Amino acid sequence: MTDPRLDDLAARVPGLRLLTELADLIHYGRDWTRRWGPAPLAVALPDTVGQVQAIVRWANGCQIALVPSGGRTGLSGGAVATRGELVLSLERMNRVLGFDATDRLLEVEAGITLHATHEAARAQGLLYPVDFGARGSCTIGGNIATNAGGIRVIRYGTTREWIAGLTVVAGNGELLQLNRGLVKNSSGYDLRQLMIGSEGTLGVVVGAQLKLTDPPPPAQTMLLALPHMDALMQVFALFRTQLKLQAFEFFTDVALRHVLAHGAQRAIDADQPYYVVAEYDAADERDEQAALLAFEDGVREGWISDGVIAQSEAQAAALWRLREGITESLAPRKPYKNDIALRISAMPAFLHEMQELLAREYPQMEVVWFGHIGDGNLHINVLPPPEMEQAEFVARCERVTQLLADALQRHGGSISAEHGIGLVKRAYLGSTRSAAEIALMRGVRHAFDPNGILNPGKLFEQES
Ligand code: 2HG
Ligand code: ZN
Repeated sequence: MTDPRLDDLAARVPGLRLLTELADLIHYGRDWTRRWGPAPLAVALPDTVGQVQAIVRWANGCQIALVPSGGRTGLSGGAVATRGELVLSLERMNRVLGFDATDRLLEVEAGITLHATHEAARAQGLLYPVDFGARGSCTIGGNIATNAGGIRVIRYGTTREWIAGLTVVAGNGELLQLNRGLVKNSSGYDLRQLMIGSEGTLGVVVGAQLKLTDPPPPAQTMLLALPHMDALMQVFALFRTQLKLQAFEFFTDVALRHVLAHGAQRAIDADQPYYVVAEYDAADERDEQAALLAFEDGVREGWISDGVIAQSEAQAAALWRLREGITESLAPRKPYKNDIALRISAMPAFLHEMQELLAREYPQMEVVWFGHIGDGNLHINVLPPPEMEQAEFVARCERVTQLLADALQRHGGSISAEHGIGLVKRAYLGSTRSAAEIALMRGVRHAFDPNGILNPGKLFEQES
């Protein structure tokens, strides 16, 4: 070790794995945003809760900032380390610690991937229902840090609903066991819920007790082509009343062009501006009949132009790829991303206002919309024109984001639905949270992390 602070850390935490090679600093110092140059001091890979506590105490002693790190698939810069921080990666703490069949609780370490969590639940004949495209790399700890949502929120809610207990190392190094798997616990503040969505600014989540549920009945997947924007919410209202929806996702023709160019198979001949992937319970013929009737009603109303129903698991996967492959297909273009939320009832009016705003403000840019429209959550990805400098592009998008934030404030929405605030959206936090709320949030942070060593600068601007 060359840095004496790291020698000190190594001496205080015997057996701690520390990485300082440039390639590792780059790998662990960035997330999927790719906007900031990674420059951490080093990367620590603890293997036990005791090691995490010792690292946090060391960081308090020498005032080194820590960046808790999961799979770094985040899109808001919540896990980037750009200023000599120590990255605290939970990747070695990825074990399943136990399963209780009576409580239906799966106990895991925070570094387990979402995919491995699904597999562990499946091995018990049960389901951990939070799911989204980054499942192979993202970790439960990261999901908790951002209250991750994904493609089945419409049926199951967000990560928040599925956490029965958390083991956390607070910013002062104390170990907290929050809620301990209880179903009911009316004993004051629910610190577990406070931790969920706190983006690593209150404590390091080291373990979780996850609720599992029954696997869903067999499902069918339908791809729909829609002739106009209003049809999105009209078809949603129709399907929601007539079917038992598991997912209702949308994307535009622009998104479709990108996934097809990226290798996905064309699944429908229609050439329409909007598409929906709907998944619903199809346990028997009656359910399947109901889906056909809903589809026909939508066609009769002029809201649906065309559709296909997957006839096999492989076909269903191909339909899902059209939706889930969008982020990856756009990644090489380094898009600027918005991730916004509205009440479903506010969506029809907002969609029109937003369409106008984006057309006016981004005249020469390609704008790709998609997302979890059934949850009131839209993803907007703006692609830079080839000749435009990254800095100029981001500055332009930030100006438009301010306009979007103002519109969201008027409509009672949120600047982040599921990706978190991180670095990317902290300037707009005030459009979603009142000054009084932000002051309380800062106070909470101070109570958990008095020296401000946990992920400083994320979620809100750092206090000077
Ligand atoms: C999704 O829903 C993810 O696919 C990523 O939340 C969204 O890339 C995005 O903007
Ligand atoms: Zn999403």
